[in-house]
Amino acid sequence: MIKAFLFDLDGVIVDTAIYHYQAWRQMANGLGFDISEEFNERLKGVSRMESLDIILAEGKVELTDEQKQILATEKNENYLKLVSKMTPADILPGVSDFFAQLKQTSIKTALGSVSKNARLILERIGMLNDFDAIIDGTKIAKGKPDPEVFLKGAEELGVLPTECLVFEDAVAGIEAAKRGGMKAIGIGSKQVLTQADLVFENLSGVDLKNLLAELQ
Ligand code: B16
Ligand code: MG
Repeated sequence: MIKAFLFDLDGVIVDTAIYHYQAWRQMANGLGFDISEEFNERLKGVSRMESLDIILAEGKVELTDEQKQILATEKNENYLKLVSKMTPADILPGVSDFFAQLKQTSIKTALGSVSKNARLILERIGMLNDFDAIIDGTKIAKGKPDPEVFLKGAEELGVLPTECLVFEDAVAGIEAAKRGGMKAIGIGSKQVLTQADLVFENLSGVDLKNLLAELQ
C-alpha cells in the first residue's frame, strides 16, 4: 500500500532546469565553448559538482579542484540571481491541484531533490510548508541515480521504501527510485522515462484516486 509520495523538485514542481542551463552556459562560454539545450538534459538530477565535471569534459577543459570550486560558486551565484525572481506563478501545471487532492488523504509527502537550493526555491514559490519532510542536497552525500535521497525521505517519513511513490522527470531520478525499491511516476516523455511505472506529461488533470487504483 502506498503511504507516501516523494517529489523531485526541478522538472516536477518547477522548471529550474532552464536557469541551471543559462548559468552553466554562461560559465562554459567564459571558458571558450558552448553547451546545447540537448546536452543540458544530461545534467538533470545530477549534483552541482558532478554537473561541472560533465561540462568540463565536454569542453575538454582540465582544472584543479580549487579552480572548480571557484567556478561552481560563481555559477551558483548567477543561478541564484535567476531563481530569486521566481514566484508561485512558476509552479508547473497541475501541481497545486494535485497537492490539494493529497491534503484530503493521509498520504505523507517529502521533497527528494539533490539541489542545495531547494528550500530557497520552495520558499519563493510558497510551497515550503507543503511537505512533511524535505530532503535536499545539504542532507545527502550521493546524487541520483544513487537512491540515498529517496531512502532518506522514506526514513524521515517513517515509511518503508515499498510504500513510497516517487515523482521524477529525470532518467537518473527514476533509476534512483527503482534502486531504492520504490514505484516511480515519470513526468515527461514515455520514450525517455522507460523505467517508470507510469508516465504523465505533467500533473495536470491527474486524478489521485485513479492513480492509486492503477498502481494496485
Ligand atoms: P544545485 P532535482 C537538481 O535538482 C537539478 O536537476 C540538477 O540539474 C542540479 O545540478 C542539481 O539539482 C543541483 O542543484 O546546484 O542547486 O545544488 O532535479 O534533484 O530537484
Ligand atoms: Mg528533476
